Amino acid sequence: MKLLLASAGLLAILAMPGPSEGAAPVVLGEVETSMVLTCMEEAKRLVDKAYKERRESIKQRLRSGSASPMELLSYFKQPVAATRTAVRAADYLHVALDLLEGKLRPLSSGPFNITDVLTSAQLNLLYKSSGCAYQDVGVRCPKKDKYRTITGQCNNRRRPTLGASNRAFVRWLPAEYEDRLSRPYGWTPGVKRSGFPVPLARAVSNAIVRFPTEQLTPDQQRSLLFMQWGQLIDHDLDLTPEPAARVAYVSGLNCETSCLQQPPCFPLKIPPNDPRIKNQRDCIPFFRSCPACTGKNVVRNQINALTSFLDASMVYGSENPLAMKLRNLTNQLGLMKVNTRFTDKGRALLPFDNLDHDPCILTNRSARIPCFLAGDTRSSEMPELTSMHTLFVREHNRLAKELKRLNPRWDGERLYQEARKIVGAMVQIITYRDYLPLVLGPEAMRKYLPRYRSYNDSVDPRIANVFTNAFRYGHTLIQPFMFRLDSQYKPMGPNPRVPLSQVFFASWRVVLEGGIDPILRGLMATPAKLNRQNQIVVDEIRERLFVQVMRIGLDLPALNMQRSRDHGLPGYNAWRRFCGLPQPKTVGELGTVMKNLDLARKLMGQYGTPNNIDIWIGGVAEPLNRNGRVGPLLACLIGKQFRNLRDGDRFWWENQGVFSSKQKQALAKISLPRIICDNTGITTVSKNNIFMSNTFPRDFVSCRTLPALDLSSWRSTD
Ligand code: XRV
Ligand code: BMA
Repeated sequence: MKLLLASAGLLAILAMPGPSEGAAPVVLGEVETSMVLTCMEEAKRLVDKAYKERRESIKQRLRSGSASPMELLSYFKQPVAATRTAVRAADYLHVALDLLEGKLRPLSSGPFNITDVLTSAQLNLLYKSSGCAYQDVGVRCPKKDKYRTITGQCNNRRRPTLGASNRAFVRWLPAEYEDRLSRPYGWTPGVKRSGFPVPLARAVSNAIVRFPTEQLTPDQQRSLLFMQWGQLIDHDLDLTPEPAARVAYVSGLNCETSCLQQPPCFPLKIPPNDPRIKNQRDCIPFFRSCPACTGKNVVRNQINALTSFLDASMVYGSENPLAMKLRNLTNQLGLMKVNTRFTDKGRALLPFDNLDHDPCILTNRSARIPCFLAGDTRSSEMPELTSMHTLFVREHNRLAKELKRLNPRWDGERLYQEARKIVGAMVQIITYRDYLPLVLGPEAMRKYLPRYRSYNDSVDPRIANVFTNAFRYGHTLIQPFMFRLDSQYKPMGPNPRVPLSQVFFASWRVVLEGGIDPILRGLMATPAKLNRQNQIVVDEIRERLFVQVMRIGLDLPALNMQRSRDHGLPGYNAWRRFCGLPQPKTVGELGTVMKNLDLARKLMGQYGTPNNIDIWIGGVAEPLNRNGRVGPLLACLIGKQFRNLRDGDRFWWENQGVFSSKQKQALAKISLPRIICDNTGITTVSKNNIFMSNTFPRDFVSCRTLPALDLSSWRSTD
């Protein structure tokens, strides 16, 4: 039996049912190349049109003053520069594949796979004509290099793009999509995952994450700075761009205001009896992460806009044009640009971003303070994060000035690069010496991060797709307030405790409400939230995330779970297997793993099987390792990632030839409290381990007792 197809361009042949498929015959087609090209042309037209319309409609509404806060927000969250090029090529490729699929699907019975019907030459053609291929053109690396590149390129000389910005994540396990290629689980109603219905992410959040804020347990052994360091270094490691054109391509629908589920929108549906959102036809907006150019493997993957290396890229940027924009190039002092309109009692603030219209302004229209400009675009997301960015820009400038004193003949480039190199080493030291042991606990630390030996160019330094979700464990540490303390470590009037929902994007609170010192004191002298199995994440970020700048408060835990589906991440048991951990099959076994039968029952009630538990909730629900703040599964995923980032980094601070042994000895003595002493008006700081100390005055020491970095071994001999 041969299928006759009306559509020109398609020659179909009938194939035997695949071995794993059911009784329905699978139609494999042979597609004419002209149709492939037509779809690519159409895809480019649609994508370009959507990008253009988006830009113009917002520009016009900005001019007329009728743009919603949310539109402003999305406008500025669009990928920039090199990210945009990478994203558009991938958009072309994926929209073309969608169009091809749309044309072929009505002609086929049963499930089919678009890539099976295209020849290898046709896939190549799509790859080239989208612009994806252009990203692979040979990278030449210099024979000798003293400093990291800004993009991370050439860190690995054998594979120069490993760890470079605007490249796809590495997958440690194959992706799992509803259609095997691109569509996330939870997309099509009724489609099951390993035999069970997929629960709404918001329903899981309501049932398992929600708790009354009054019950919050402070963590006696961790400071809020422990939480803040996690977010800071997360923003050194990964950023997944969202669509440049936030309009559904084919329908032209605006998915910020509509709850229709059409690519690239994947709005979170509201379960019945939701504690906050009573209108079940409403939704929590969600934009699928941009697809990456994936070569001939067309299973959807996502892009890391940042260098994977722990290299202080949140200070310096991951793209050259941004890196240059962040530098003060008016003199030869090697400095980073700072704010020219405001200071923090004489100390530097981050420069403002020079956007015409800016979401930070929306958090206080009379203050008119824009978002800050930093190496990562998220620096204004909360003032505590801004304070950390500010601290390291000040430290860079302090180091550059000191180095200039020691080496008057160094030019601006040398001073910039040497200061940047020291700041990068500081971030590595604080992370591996002080932070990670308190995340993983001593046993997991020994297992996943044994003593450093040397650089290994066969270690893959890329960020794993799953890590971008797993490292959000830090959301369990967040307190519902921003705390500010005066120089006596007393609550600072008039707003010593601002609800977190009132500080997102509130750059004005840094500029006009007392600068970074009160915020840093608050981070040092307040305990973190403790993650307990019945107190997972506070409602400030589960009900009111970004409420000042969005039409509806977002639910961060629910977004995490939706995001893992968007990224095609396998479920709990697949990752348990990957990590060599037992895989619970029944409620009893899950109860044993969780050491909590009640929690196991709730999880089974949502998912039906432990296989399907989304990685974020499965990870943060596990009992914590001894003296750690994650359980065995997250310790494995986080530990493996940080091992790769250390052993696969040619510029790791301890690697041969990066620093002299004298310099290494000096660097080994740096500490975050001393960096705070050196760059703020704070004279009393928590003692090491700064991530454990959280009580004033018990855990505090005078800055005078802390050794300053001895830069004498940076005096140049050449
Ligand atoms: C701007 C920053 C939006 C518009 F003009 C500047 C932003 N922005 N910043 C953070 C959006 C976010 C949301 C966000 C995305 C995160 N916040 N904290 N970590 C985050 N990771 C994201 N991928
Ligand atoms: C307003 C208020 C005031 C603040 C002022 C700064 O919106 O929030 O508390 O002092 O901004 O301009």
